[in-house]
Amino acid sequence: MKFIKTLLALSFGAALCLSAQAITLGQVDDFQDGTLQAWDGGPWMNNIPNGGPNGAGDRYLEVESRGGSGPGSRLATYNTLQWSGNYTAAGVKTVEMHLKNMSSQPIHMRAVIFGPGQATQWTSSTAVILPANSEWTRVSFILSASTMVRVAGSDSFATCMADVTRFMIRHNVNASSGGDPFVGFMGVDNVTAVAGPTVFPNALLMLTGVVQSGNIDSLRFQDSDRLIMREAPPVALGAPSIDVRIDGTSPVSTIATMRLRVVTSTSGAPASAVTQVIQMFNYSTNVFETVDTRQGTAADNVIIIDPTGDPNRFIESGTRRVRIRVRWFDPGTLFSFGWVGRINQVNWELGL
Ligand SMILES: [Ca+2]
Ligand SMILES: [Ca+2]
Repeated sequence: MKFIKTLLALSFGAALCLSAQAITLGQVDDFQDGTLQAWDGGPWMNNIPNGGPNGAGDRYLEVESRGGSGPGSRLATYNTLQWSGNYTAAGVKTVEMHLKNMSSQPIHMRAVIFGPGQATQWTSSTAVILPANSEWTRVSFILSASTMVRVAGSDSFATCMADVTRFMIRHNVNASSGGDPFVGFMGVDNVTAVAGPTVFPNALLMLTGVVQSGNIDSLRFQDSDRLIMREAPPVALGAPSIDVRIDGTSPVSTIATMRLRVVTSTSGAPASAVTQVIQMFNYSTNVFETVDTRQGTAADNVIIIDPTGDPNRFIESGTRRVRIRVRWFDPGTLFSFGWVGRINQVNWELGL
């Protein structure tokens, strides 16, 4: 009996160990532990202590390649530990990360998944191109049969996704099984396993009110950079004093889920007297749907909206545009002129 218990404990321990190493939805490699976090790909890989997307103290993975042939000739990095496993069971359909090109030539980055026995490779049909000496850029690699192409072996996409033995990103101008020799550097950080790509805002229009500071780029991340909009007289009784329309473009036309994230605040005093309304444009009915109504807050308020029903109504067919409106209403008695509404972040997290 004791023997059986020991065996059970051993096999349970082994299972725990395996699960700790396999792919998990939401996992993030941020390199803050000072290691390479089991990423490999040649002799010139380093954990750099400063200069990640968040600047000083933000560590990142630096990958260098020197051209020619053999290890380190291609600009690529791969992981066979926590980025291996059953992506289908884990619900991982996209890998997002920050990339920075520190080379004098553009880089064409593709994701690669290796299937059972590393015999088959599927790679991104379309490369993410980063210009020479780029800034840090948040990129999404969608893992699907329609966005990837098989470049080695014979296993199906589904077979590979259920048994990924190696996850790789590499510079590859035309989709191939080997990548291209390249002389240069890239930075990698915040590698994240998600259910679908994140859409960032790419256009905004003031319907009422005036931009005081910030711009569309202020909306990408929750940080100290905000779009700040000054109130204006409402166009009619009961109309908003600040009304801003924000658009993004989905990389896919069909989704399973959409989560809208908006981070707002206001200088109206008291903030709680300001009514804030968030609307999403429904392209089936061609009207804005109100999805959130609440009191304003003086400090950043993170608002997560998971709309019920079919989220595809929020994506315009053809253009794949997504559109929201954020509106602040003045009750009419409490405020001096010149109060502002602020938006720190807007994004749409899609699930495929
Ligand atoms: Ca980092
Ligand atoms: Ca921001």
